[in-house]
Amino acid sequence: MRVKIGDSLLELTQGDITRENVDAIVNAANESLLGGGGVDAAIHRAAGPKLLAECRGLGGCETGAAKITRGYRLDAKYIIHAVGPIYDDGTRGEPALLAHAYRAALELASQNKCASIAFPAISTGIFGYPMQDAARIAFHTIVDYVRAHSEIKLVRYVLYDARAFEIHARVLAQILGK
Ligand code: AR6
Repeated sequence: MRVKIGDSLLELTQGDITRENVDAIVNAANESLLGGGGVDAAIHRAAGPKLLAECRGLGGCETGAAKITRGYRLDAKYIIHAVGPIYDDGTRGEPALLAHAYRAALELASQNKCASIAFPAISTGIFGYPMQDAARIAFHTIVDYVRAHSEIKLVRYVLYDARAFEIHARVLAQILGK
């Protein structure tokens, strides 16, 4: 699925984000920035051990924020490590923290002259965020940002499995009124 947002493109795709050939891929990290499971483990595995060495020097990252490293063995030049919230019941500030994590990642992309960026569905795995709610927040934040920042030419949103892809495609169509 591919939609135009101003002069930019937002593409939904199914696959493994570590294989994306974009300027920056986003990692769904935790506050330690020292690795974990899910997409974080896949990215560390694919990028190689120099990534962990660089992460050790970053001093962690607060929930709702993001930090950038090199991409090492990945095709992507950079990895933007964004920390989404652990979902509790949705009344603990989770929506704002999730939106902040996406926005912080996009701001780092702009600051580092990344015209293309790929996101995973932050917080929807181990952190337990209900996928449909998380998708709404993710797409609203991305669409608002890209409309105001035409330097981001391509956002690829990479879903790991068919179910996740279908949920996200439905939510994006609703948001865009299609
Ligand atoms: N490519 C794209 N998406 C993926 C991949 C992949 N290779 N692998 C998993 N996903 P998660 P979180 C999807 O759990 O919920 C880690 O331990 C997955 O299906 O990776 O933000 C960190 O260190 C799900 O939809 O991240 C943190 O401690 C989405 O990516 C914690 O998990 C996010 O799932 C972060 O939890």
